[in-house]
Amino acid sequence: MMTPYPEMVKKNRKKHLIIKDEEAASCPQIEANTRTIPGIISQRGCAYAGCKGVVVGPIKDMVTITHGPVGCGYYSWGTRRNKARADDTTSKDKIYSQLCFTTDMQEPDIVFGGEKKLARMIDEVVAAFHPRAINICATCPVGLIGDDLGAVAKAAEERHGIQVLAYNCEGYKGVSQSAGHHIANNNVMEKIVGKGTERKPGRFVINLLGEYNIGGDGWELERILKEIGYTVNCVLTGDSSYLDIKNLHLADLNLVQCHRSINYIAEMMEAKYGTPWLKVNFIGIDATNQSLRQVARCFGDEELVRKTEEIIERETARVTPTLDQYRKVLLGKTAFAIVGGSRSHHYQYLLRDLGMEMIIAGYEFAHRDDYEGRQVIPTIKTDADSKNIPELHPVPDEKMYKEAHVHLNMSKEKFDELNAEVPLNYYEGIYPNMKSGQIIIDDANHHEVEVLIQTAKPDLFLSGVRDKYIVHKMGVASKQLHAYDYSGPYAGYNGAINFARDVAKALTTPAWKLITPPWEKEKEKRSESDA
Ligand code: CFM
Repeated sequence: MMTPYPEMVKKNRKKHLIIKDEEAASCPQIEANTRTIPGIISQRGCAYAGCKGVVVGPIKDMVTITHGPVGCGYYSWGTRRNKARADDTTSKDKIYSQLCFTTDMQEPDIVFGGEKKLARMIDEVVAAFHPRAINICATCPVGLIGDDLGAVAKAAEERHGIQVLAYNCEGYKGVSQSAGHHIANNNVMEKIVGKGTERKPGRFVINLLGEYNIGGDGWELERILKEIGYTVNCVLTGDSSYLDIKNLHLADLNLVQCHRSINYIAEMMEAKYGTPWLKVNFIGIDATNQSLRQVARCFGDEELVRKTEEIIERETARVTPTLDQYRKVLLGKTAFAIVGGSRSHHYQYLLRDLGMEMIIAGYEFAHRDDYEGRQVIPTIKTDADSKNIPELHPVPDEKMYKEAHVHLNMSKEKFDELNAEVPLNYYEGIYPNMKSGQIIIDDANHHEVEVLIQTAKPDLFLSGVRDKYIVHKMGVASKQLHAYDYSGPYAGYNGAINFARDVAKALTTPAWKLITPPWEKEKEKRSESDA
């Protein structure tokens, strides 16, 4: 795979690849969250995509304005399938996540500045849509010409009496969309969280952080959590509202599904409010069951534990016969996953439920802690690119800070016992879950993916949007894990059935027999010319 590279590239790319060795004492160091080598096209997005497209865009009752050329706005519109619906706190006309708002900057705006146009647009948006609050996301040219988004936002807040948040998430900030996650987390934490005063009723109030309701995943999880007896205060940011985010600090426990995109808020809430967080994974039956047991354990309530076991037993029994049918087709099959910054770990569990193995796992923009575990964070060197992103260090809130055991309504002794059993405020990364010989790759590119497919010949490729069709042309089934190819949900119990059905269909389609992979064609050509 490395052979065609010049020496310098080879040296660089080797650091982004590790092979699991179960005998080794710990995970070897991987290089991650560093610049892609110029000239190599990989699957990454930009800071604007991470801020607007991933974290703040889905907040349903806020209008999110893209300040920039129309292309940035258009391509961030509706592509991620983060679903939202009207609920008790949000009337039907206050759902904006499916709409596209952009200042459509033209040449004169680039030359003479776009601040006036942006201010005018905010006025129009307020007059026409009356949103509860507004986000403004910067694109590359905004930073280059120096439009002052903060000043425009501040003036608009005074004119309209609603919050207007400015995000300096110019596409070129950082090395990938990961920078945009951080910028968005900072602003949401500083400007929205803590503004509310209404704790939702219930004894066990939780937030589900880093769950974006792709294809309805969050709704399946809410169904289960609510039935067990939790009050789901907010799903951040899948189907979330500005009103709920203001009250984020009033929950007892934060569950973290996608560590990469939201660990900043989890950590900052721990510092400011003392709220403990628990890394969960609701992709796969065993994973879901284990996460539910750990969440129940956090509250140490007997009735909650009993109800959790009851739901686990009922739901597992309900879906197992169907999954068993699909397992007949899927048993022994192999998969690759090269996706974002968390799913390549989460889906390993669901594949194992179905008798499959993920032999190669890759992330586009994860950091070392997502591979190796959070214990490496203090050793990560900040480079020029990460210094671009402000690092906030909130101090304990005078009125609202409570120690973690107080949040969980238990004695300090009980909490220490809990902490020994359940890894609170910690993520172990992808490495421990993999098996010897399996490969982990960071920021893979098309050439590398092609060689890996030719060599390891997986039955299924869990892909991104752009590499999906290359994989098809190589005669391998692919399932796009970002928007699920219009299917889903894939989380929880019902999600496992949907995923098993889709994968079984993908692997058994006769289409693959009709395709000759390019390397086979090469062989055919060669033997023809030999003859
Ligand atoms: Fe988290 Fe995500 Fe992901 Fe992500 Fe994403 Fe996504 Fe993803 Mo696409 S927040 S890191 S930036 S789980 S949009 S919902 S699927 S790359 S693996």
